[in-house]
Amino acid sequence: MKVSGWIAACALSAAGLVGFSAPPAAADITGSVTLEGEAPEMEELEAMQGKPECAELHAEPVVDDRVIVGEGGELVNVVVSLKRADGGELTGEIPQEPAVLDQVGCMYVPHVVAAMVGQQVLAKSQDDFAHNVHPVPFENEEQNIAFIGVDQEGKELGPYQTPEKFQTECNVHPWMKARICVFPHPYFAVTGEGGTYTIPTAGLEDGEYVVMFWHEVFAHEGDGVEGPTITVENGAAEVDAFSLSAEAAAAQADEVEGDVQLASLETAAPEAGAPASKERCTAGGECCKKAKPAKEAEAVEAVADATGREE
Ligand SMILES: [Cu+2]
Repeated sequence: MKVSGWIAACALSAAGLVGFSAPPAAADITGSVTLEGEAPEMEELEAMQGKPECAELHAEPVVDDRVIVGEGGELVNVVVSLKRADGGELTGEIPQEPAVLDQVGCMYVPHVVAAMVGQQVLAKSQDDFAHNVHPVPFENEEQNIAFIGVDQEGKELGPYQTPEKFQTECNVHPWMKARICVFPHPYFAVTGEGGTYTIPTAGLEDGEYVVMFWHEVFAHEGDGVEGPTITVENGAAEVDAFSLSAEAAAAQADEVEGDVQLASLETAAPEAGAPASKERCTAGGECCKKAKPAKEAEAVEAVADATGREE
């Protein structure tokens, strides 16, 4: 699949925003992730045409950014994290740098943000019109933050208290969705352009760890697919290049009736009278739980509150 210039630029920018573009320190853990098999063709975000303030910022049609794959299968927005091989609890110091979710041309950049419990998370905007950032966590506190224009300093999301993965959305521009992944430790990274990642290892004890690979579409149960077990010594370890399988994800989705369909990448809401979401949502994982209703009116209200006037 061809990666559009816009998406590639976003991915690059995303890597920069979350601080993974700096050359890795000698002792960090680095690696790369590819997608094995055929990537689904991502659809154009046609709804954007209904919002001229967004559409006019793009020379070319913008496509759904849930799957970004390079020419060689390089998979962007994979959350790579460590867990202790002995099953013990992994902790560490809260990163000093905030995690950042930006709004650029009515798209979230990056599409996936990872943060540690207690870490500062900022939402910014480069767009000179209204957005709202509406995270819908299951365990952490729900927020609905209005933006009325460009905001380079950012407004605070969280800090989150409970590890989980959830969606954030904009109720003014319904295609705007991002994922926020909260960890109880600082040993995680998100793949950028080229499918590469760098996990900072300051404070990481020597020992055996399992590398986990999570992706919104291809590996979205818990912390994702289990990768290799590695031996960390002085903060460094060798990790082989890793592949996630497009076919395995599709097969898993097929097993669950009415659930995630990779062709359209739609997440179906449970039907009335359907069993509790847990069984139905095997393929969708935590993020498949029924999202809270998103109403444009709520967003307009939030914006009105922020500006102190009726919209
Ligand atoms: Cu918006």
